[in-house]
Amino acid sequence: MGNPASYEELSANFDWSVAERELGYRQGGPINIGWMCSDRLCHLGLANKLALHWEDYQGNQKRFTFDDLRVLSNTIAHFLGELGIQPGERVCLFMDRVPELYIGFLGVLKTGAVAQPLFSAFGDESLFVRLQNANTSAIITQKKHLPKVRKIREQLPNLRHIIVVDVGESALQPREVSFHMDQAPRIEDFAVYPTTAESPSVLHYTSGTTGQPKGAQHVHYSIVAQYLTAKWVLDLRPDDIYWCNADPGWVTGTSYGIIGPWSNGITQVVFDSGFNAEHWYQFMEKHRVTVWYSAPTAIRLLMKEGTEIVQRHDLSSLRYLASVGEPLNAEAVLWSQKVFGKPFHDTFWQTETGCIVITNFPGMPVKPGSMGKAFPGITATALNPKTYEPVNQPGIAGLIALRPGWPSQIRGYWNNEAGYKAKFKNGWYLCGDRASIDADGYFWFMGRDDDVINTGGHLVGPFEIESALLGCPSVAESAAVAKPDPVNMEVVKAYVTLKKGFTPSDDLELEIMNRIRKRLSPLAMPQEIEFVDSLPKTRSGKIVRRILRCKEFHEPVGDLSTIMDD
Ligand code: 6R9
Repeated sequence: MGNPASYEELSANFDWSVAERELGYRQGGPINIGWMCSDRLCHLGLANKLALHWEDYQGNQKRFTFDDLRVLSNTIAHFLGELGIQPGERVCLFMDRVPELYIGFLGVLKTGAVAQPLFSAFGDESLFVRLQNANTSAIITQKKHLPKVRKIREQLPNLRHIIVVDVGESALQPREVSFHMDQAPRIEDFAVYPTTAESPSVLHYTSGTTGQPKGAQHVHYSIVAQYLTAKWVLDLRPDDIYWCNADPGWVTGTSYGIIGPWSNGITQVVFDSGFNAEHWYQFMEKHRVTVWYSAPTAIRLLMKEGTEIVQRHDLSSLRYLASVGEPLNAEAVLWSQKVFGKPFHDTFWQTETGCIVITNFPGMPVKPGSMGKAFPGITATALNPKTYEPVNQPGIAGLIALRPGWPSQIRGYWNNEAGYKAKFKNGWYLCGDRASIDADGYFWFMGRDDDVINTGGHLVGPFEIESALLGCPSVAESAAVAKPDPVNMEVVKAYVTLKKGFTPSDDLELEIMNRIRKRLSPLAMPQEIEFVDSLPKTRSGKIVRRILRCKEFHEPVGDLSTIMDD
């Protein structure tokens, strides 16, 4: 059974204890996400149910039952214990979407250590900044990513173990150790570390405007919200075949690509492959996917491929579609209604919220282009940016704000108390986005309230890109801003002034682009570099990205007096 009641009924009587009861959690007792997503389901009689059907781009497949999840996550947890990993230490997962990533995530949590997933396309600099900030003790990775780790490990003296899941010992260097999940002795019984509600669980790095990326610190109690939102918003039912195409390097891939479905005992399919419309449709047809959680950029890419390709596939199994990460434009909703016979349901949330907070709830009429309403138990509003009081007027834009205290709210940014405190004003948590609310209580996204660039649903911080640009021998000053893009919504554009002795050229542009791609990631790579003589600055010398952004979006710059007085 999915969600049995209407949005109104559920909102009226809502209490998070519904989820606590369903998960068998008693206040003050142990709660461990690794155990809840594997052992618990086996105790409920689902040991032999398929938990993960994995496939890669070459057509290789692997299948795991909930009992396999249980035993193999035990096996990884045991291995980490033997290496001396202690509860609370950070263990980074740096892999493509291979089974070891999903099961390793549960294994790390079972030891009481903190799982730190990082996107495997990150280059050495992006990786270094995050491992150094978290003072990470171990990293689990694949052979193909090992060169990036080797490049930085001398600067990371506390990174004691580099665990490689697909090579033999002979290929390894000091501090490196091989672990083959399929060959390691299976550990049937493992004493799961008795984490409690507030024990740290997952550390996800997310970008802000200032400074390097921040480590968003989640706790084990987050599962209460992830479980219930997955069940109610994604409308999960026991016989579903669920596909979340997000990578666990980002929060969608953990909250709803691991914890949400598995805590509900749902079978999920994973496709370790890049975007390709034909392959994606084939994959959904073959696996008879029923619930699909995707993102606007992917939908726009599919729209570009047309409807004829959809008709060549039997996608009649699809029952529920949802989307996250960027504004879901009305055309995409209408298109999906036309070609799949059902709309994509937009969901809004963040790394910091840990769970969906604003959504088109199943059964609620969808207003194409709107993000829907607050999830039951979440109090969301739009605040006047000067007074931080709710605007309380339909259609007037304000800052999206939430009343603190929902279960999966992060408990802080890693070693950055000031950064976390700055997210709260007047008793509200500020998301850093703007929206208006209509007379029916539906939220309409307007844009971000900072300089963070959202490219294809992935946030990249201007500071990180600018720091890397300044690392180029030719670059004197730089500003990274968003530039509109028909598919990715935004891409990175860099404005650069050059040091004396360097002259702008296409070759130099390419050289800088490549450097950023390799050191940070393909997402952070500027798609265009504009060489300029000077950058707009405040009187105190801060670069004003807003002026450049407005230029890219052909928007009026507005009042500059406050900026220039800064
Ligand atoms: C889950 C996730 C969060 C930021 C968020 C906002 C943007 C997310 C959205 C959306 C418009 C939606 N965002 N969902 N914008 N409509 N439905 O994406 O987490 O990587 O932390 O990004 O993404 O700007 O503040 P995260």
